[in-house]
Amino acid sequence: MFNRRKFIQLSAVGASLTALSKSAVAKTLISPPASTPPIVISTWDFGIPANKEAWKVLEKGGRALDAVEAGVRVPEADMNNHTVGRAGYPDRDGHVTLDACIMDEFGNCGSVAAIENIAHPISVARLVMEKTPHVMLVGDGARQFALEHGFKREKLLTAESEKAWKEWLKTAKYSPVMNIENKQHAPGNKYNHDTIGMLAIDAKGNISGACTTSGMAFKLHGRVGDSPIIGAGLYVDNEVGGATSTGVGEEVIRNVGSFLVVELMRQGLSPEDACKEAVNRIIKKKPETAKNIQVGFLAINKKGEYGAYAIQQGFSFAVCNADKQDLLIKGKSFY
Ligand code: SD4
Repeated sequence: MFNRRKFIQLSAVGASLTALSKSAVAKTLISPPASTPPIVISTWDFGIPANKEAWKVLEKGGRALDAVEAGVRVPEADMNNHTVGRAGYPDRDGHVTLDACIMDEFGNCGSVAAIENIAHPISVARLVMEKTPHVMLVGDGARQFALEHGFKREKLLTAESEKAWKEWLKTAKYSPVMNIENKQHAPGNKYNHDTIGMLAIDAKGNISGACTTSGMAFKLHGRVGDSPIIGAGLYVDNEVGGATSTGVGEEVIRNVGSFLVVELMRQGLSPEDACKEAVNRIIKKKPETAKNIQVGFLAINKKGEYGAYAIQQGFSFAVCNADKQDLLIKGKSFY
């Protein structure tokens, strides 16, 4: 049976390719940027210093998993970063609750959600992966686990974050606003960003990823976004590639975004096209909502080709490999 049906399908593809003009074919076949591993990519401009830290591990022949953990700890520690880690904006009750997850080349993964008083949720997520039979710990249990493993209990609400929260309380009527980051800072503005998602391929060709955030500013207490959810905020399949997301987590969860991107790459789509299709699904399901929110996906495949796509303008991602250390690329977008 090769079959007649298969032959007809292939002939049809051949015929339609012939029908395309030469320039159209050339356009279709342009490959995405490829890079010999090691390579690390991450979301937004704060990905540049994060990639630098990850690169220190990769250039010595270290493991991608160690690289992504070290990398995303940089914005987690940054006192000027109010969307990731210790200086993140609080929820509407004034609690700083952090979300993070990590995934390695074997498909192992670990995650913490709504963890309080711990500055580096990504490292707790890694310990959940390595020291427990579980994948995800939340809230008090996640903090208890972190404290038992020697993490320091810290007050995370900074004076600046507290001031911003109190300002918000004056007018917000105690009601969370989706994508408030976008409302305060218009799409395209350099402050219009939130989560760091990082993907790395090490010298052995193995892929790992990490994702960490303080989530939506002034959210309901207990709200968890996409970032700590394997398949939503992050997914890695060492045979295919990895993907991560940033923006309104609710829409990413609804579409299991990062898993979708990896599966689309498995079917042969380039990283950018896979990200674009995932963005299009969100827009197709909720076109009116999509007009006012940001979601961006970033992906890399096993060959080291990378790409991104977002709903709104303003999304950027950072790339670091042996050739280029501080590359910031403007992501394409629907709007
Ligand atoms: C989340 N993707 O928690 C993260 C970041 C964010 O508004 O806060 N977006 O949904």
